[in-house]
Amino acid sequence: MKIVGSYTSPYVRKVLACLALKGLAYEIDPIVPFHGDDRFSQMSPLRRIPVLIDGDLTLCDSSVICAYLDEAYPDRPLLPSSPKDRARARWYEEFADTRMGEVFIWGLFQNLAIKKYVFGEEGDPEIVERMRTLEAPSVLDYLEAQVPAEGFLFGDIGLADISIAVFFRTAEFVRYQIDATRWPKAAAFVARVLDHPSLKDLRVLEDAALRTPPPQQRDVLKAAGAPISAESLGGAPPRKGVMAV
Ligand SMILES: N[C@@H](CCC(=O)N[C@@H](CS)C(=O)NCC(=O)O)C(=O)O
Repeated sequence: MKIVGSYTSPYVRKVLACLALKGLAYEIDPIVPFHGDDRFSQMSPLRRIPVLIDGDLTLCDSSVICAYLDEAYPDRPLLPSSPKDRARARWYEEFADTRMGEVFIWGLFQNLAIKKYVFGEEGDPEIVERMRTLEAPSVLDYLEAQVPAEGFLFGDIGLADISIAVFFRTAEFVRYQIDATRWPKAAAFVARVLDHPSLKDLRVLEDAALRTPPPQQRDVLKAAGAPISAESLGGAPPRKGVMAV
């Protein structure tokens, strides 16, 4: 199996953690999507990561990929067993992918990191301020009311827990930390999920990806123990994304 996508992406992290929970081996082509070449455009029509290649199957979108993994490799399910809990778990994944993506990726990470380091542009300080003072707090108010004081959302750790926590790891890259005095349950829950081996073992690779310019990343990540694929779809001059957000 091969994953295309950078260790800094929460959506890639979600898939890698699910692969780890299931004990599935993979190779990774850790590209930043904006540097993807024409073969990447063919594989991922929205020019987004992650992409999964499993034999003759190529899939885009982390939710589609995780649903496929759970059906094709049913040992160690990612979802709880009852229909109601499964539906709730899927909702948390959807909330994370859309609302948390909007706040932490398109709001904060995009304006504080991508614009500057990929495109050499200034981020928008007004958007950053609104995300920090209004939008992230509204996400955390919701999570504080949803997450358990101990353990995970549906017993053992699964897709719902991972989908939420992965965004706070990328938020850390731009120095966003949950205020544990204001949202104690959410802060403890996210720390607990990120401390699970399926996510904790990725940290060293995420840190290496973050501090290394894209042209050197494959070598640096390989030296740090990442299962780097032989071929890459990266290395092209940066192109703006296909989607507006
Ligand atoms: N719904 C998609 C979102 C994936 C996504 O937006 N990935 C970002 C990286 S964190 C990306 O590829 N951005 C490039 C772009 O939008 O042009 C998923 O769940 O996989």
